[in-house]
Amino acid sequence: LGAPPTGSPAAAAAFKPDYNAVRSAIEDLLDTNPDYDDGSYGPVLVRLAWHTSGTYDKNTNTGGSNGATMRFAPEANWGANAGLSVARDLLEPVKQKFPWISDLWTLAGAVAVEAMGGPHIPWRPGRSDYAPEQFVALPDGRLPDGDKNAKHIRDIFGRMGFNDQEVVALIGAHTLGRCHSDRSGFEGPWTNAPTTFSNLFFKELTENKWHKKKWNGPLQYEDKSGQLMMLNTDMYLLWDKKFKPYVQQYAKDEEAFFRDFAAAFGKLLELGVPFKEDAPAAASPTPKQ
Ligand code: ZEM
Repeated sequence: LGAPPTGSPAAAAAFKPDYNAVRSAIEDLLDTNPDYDDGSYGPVLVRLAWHTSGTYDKNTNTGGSNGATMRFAPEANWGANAGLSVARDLLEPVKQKFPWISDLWTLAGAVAVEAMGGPHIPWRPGRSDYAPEQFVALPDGRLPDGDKNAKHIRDIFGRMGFNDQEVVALIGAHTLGRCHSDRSGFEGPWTNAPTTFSNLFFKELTENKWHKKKWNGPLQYEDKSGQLMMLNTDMYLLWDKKFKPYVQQYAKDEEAFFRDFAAAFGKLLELGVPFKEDAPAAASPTPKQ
């Protein structure tokens, strides 16, 4: 929890962080630029929350969202994080307005999912902002590569502590947003409704037909229209015998997807965070819905 805004002990004791005010400030930012992508910063905020958390390694208990270490090199400049400066810069005025907050990126991801029509994400504060000299930089390579296979997916997400069902639910976030050739090299959205949280990613994956895209860029798949895309890793959710049943379930049952996504995304956002013992489990300052 960030320091209260004034030095006096009495003021510190009386200080109550207003997370609802921060939530509103984040929501107000989402649709401020109609020229940005599909008109919403929501998807890139979800990606920021995922990448700040997805560095976690359960074996060494290193990485994760505690510390907000993506503010610093080398993590800020990892290829996997290309383009996320857009999301970090967007949130800077919120940090200026609420200097006490040190959980901003994960909260923004949760708020964005909810604002785009998704489930309520269990979220609680407890992270700190590390100073540059306070931590050991993580090795690059902890985040997944889109051109790899099911083994890679299991290696990366298994290291964070996720099972197959959680992995499939989490990657359902690709219902949001798009790939940018100047960020990842890949190009295009997964669905025709990239600013609405839904199970459309799973419907497209199972009901549409996917072919290798013929182009000079990296391996990716496209549908007949050439407008929609899948990463190789997305295709492996369909091709892998153990992932596939969850893909089929979520394509049919949006409620199940919402429930499982909320649980898995809430878990992701908490990886490696040293919550105080008396902190309520999976509490949220605004019990919405
Ligand atoms: Zn993504 N993701 N992701 N992802 N992702 C991209 C975009 C977005 C993978 C991946 O390589 C890429 C999860 C899992 C995995 C989002 C959320 C989540 C892009 C495009 C790539 C290449 C980046 C660009 O060019 O801007 C791989 C390989 C994954 C696992 C195997 C999980 C888990 C996510 C959240 C829970 C989101 C929302 C986007 C869209 C970002 C945007 O700017 O529109």
